[in-house]
Amino acid sequence: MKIKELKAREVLDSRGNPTVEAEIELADGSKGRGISPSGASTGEKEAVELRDNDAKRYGGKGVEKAVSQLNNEVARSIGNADFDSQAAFDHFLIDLDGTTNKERLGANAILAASIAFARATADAKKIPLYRQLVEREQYIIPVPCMNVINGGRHADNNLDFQEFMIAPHHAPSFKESIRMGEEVFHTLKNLLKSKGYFTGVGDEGGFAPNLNSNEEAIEVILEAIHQAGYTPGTHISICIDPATSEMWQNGRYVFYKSSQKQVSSEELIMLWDKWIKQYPIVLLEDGLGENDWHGWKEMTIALGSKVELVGDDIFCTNPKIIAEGIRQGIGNSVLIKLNQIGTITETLDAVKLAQENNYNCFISHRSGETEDTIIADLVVATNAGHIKTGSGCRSERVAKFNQLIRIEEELGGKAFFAGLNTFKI
Ligand code: 2PG
Ligand code: MG
Repeated sequence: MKIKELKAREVLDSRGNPTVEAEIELADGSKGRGISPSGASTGEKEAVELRDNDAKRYGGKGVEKAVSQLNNEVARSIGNADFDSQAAFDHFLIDLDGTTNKERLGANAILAASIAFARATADAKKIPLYRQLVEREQYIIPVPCMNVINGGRHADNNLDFQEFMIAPHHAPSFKESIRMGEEVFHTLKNLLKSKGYFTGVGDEGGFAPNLNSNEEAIEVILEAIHQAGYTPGTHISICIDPATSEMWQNGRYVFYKSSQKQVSSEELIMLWDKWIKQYPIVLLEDGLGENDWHGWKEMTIALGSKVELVGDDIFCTNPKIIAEGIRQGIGNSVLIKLNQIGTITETLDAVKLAQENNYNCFISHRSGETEDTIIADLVVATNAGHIKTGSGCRSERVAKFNQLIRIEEELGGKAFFAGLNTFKI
């Protein structure tokens, strides 16, 4: 895979903030493009997103430095080099950067190039991206976990918890599962309206009403599932990401948007235990914060056999941290976000490590997304079985669903829909 040209530019993400787009052309004329997403509730150990910090442009959020790293130093160093694999290309970038957290070239620059290379290679071989990522006989099409109510750092409402998702798992196919999810989404809108609530949406396209409690978010979703003609738990279950690292202050969890109440790790674990008994919850992501390893151990002992416990901020898609988490018995599932680690190769390493140790992988978008649909191909390539990529609206979210509809159609009998069994319950 001889590279002819690498080119980058500053484009926009779904929040209207600048991000990096890279394009690669190979010597045979094949082309690929990649765009980096961007998080709001980020983990402390994520690879570094390089921003200009020039207050005169985009409030300091410009990415001209990262773009220039690709257009100058990286393009020069690559020259017309020949890379025989994705790993060779990614490790070239990792070594050129030379830091442990990609702070010199910027993980946003490196990831955009990594994705562009994968697409250019797939184009050269005339195969779909998921096959370029991982070639296998049988693929699994994921259950979409649709974030229908937004709170936390993703919405200016009074919900402390960030994501309330529906997982339409009792379906014959992905296409039907999306239909069920959309029916609930539209029913939920009418229901919220009838209760006098606001139906504007948050960063991930879920509704962002002010409710009387965090519990009410789940209750109104369950009501919408019923009204849409489905049975909660049987057809559609609930997944939540309270993103509790954002609540962590001096060793306690603060309900920072509603009551200002403070609770301990034990009390939060008790709350989750109660919710799991009361509601059809199959997945709990970041039930405790990234610096609360002791609490996470306790939570895994208490809840690990009842619900999928996904580590997002605590693992940051970083194979070294995941290995330590596995050693200590933290959670039973890993959230996978490409830009937390910064290359496709390291992301696939993280997935492999997790799956080999009987952990699930939950493939994820960021709250700041773009039209880039690589995570749809990634979830199929890894047979991870479930994906979160927002609610049932906004093109940067549904673009991934649309790509999965296409992949499902293309694979036909070579793939099956994951269903409820995909969750660690
Ligand atoms: C999360 C993500 C994605 P952000 O916490 O899981 O939903 O949010 O991209 O803001 O980190
Ligand atoms: Mg999260």
